[in-house]
Amino acid sequence: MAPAAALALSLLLAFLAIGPCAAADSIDLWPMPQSVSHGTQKLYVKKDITMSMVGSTYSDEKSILKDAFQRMLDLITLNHVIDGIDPGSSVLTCVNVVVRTPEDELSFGADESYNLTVPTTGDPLYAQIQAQTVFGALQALQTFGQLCYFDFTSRLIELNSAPWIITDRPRFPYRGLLIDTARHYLPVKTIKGVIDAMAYSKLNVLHWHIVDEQSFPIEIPSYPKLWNGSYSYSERYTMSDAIDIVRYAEKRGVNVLAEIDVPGHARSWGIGYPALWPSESCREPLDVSKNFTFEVIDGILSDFSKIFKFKFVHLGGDEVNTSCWTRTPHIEGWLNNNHMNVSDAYRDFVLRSQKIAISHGYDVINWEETFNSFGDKLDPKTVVHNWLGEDVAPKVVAAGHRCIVSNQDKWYLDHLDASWEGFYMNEPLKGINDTKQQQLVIGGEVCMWGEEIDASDIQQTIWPRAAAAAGCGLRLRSSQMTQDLSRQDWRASGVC
Ligand code: CP6
Repeated sequence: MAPAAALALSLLLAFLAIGPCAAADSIDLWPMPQSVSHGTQKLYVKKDITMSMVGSTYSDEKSILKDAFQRMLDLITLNHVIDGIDPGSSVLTCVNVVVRTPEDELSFGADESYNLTVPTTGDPLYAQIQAQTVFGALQALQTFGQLCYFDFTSRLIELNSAPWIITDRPRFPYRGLLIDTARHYLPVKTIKGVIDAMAYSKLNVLHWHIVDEQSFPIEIPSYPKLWNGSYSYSERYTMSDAIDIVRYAEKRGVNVLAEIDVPGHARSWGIGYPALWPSESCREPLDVSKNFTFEVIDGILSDFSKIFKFKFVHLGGDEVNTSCWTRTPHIEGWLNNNHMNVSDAYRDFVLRSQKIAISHGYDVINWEETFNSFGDKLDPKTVVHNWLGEDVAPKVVAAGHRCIVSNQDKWYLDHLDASWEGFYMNEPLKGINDTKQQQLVIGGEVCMWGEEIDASDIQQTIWPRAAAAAGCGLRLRSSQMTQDLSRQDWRASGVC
């Protein structure tokens, strides 16, 4: 069992065990697949179980599937497994994976559905995975790994309650987690650990809030002094680090969404290029009056487009305190000459940045303040990222924009007192009844802002609460959710 999933599950199971009505027939899968049926027979898993791809039209040239199978095997054989299965037992010897399309590029909206069957008869006895894409097959392997467990008495890998028939597909195409490398630098190894854990919970977008006012840790070849704003030489990501992270994530079915948060939250940019600051004494938002500002944004997005292949880039746009613009004489003069007030300037800054991102082939995501301030002017393809209140998503989709839900009261991991039950119960479609409008909610995202955490405690702070969101609002509809809750007798245990 994967550590993060194990962590989430053990918490939930501990809860069940002490609850007054512990469910007799619990299914230890997280997130719960859309449909699960099973029997009562115990199987053993051969310690060197193999994978085959009979019937696949996918060739696995990049070794995405083969490596995923090996990782799953490494997890379930972490303990010393012996060769001691009784000759009369039913032994699973192989997992056959049928992938129907040759496509191996991870893309937004890729079909991640799968079927997984574990029969009790057959010679040889093998499990079967069927998926449209290799990325569906990856999800199936995660589920399969969770069915297997190491028995400390027999020292064998066992798989209970067979036969299993599981069909699954995600509820939303966008299931995100934000990490913030500007407040505290996170080593590449730490980011990879977070990606591993995301894969266990079937999350598929790592929102990398790379840069903020405190530091600029990434190399930008077009403007090589930008990372002068890093905390230190060792707290930096080279372009090849970024490529490494993107590749690592893609192999696990995780997209990387890069963010530059403009024009606020950008003070660190000016360490290398002070011309980006309105003045020495007033350092953000970025100087709206200079072409240079937009040349730098163009350079960054041009460099990004070579490594961050996800359909979207995030341009922030939140918490812009424009008083610095009005307090700076040359910007004040520029505003007057152009007959603009600061609200116009904020709007034009965001729209001009959007055009630059679009020219590099991206669709743009912006924080909700942009929609709240000038929603009617946003490019119609803009995805609006909610964080302030839960009344916003209904307005966003009613206006025809796509939306990502991250309601700060429910899904902000930096709120350390927010409970996992709260994460579990958040419903992204709350207040949206029209089916067409519901489809504009592409998903949700839990946010691990970096002010209070660093590499030493980020995983412990993200999980298990992110897994609770991954297992419910992001996975199951509210009707199923209620069913799931009553089936597991959590209601009786006082959770809801
Ligand atoms: N940094 C940036 C942040 C936050 C936002 N943007 C934030 C605001 C309020 C809370 C948590 C995080 N730290 N760039 C808002 C999207 Cl409670």
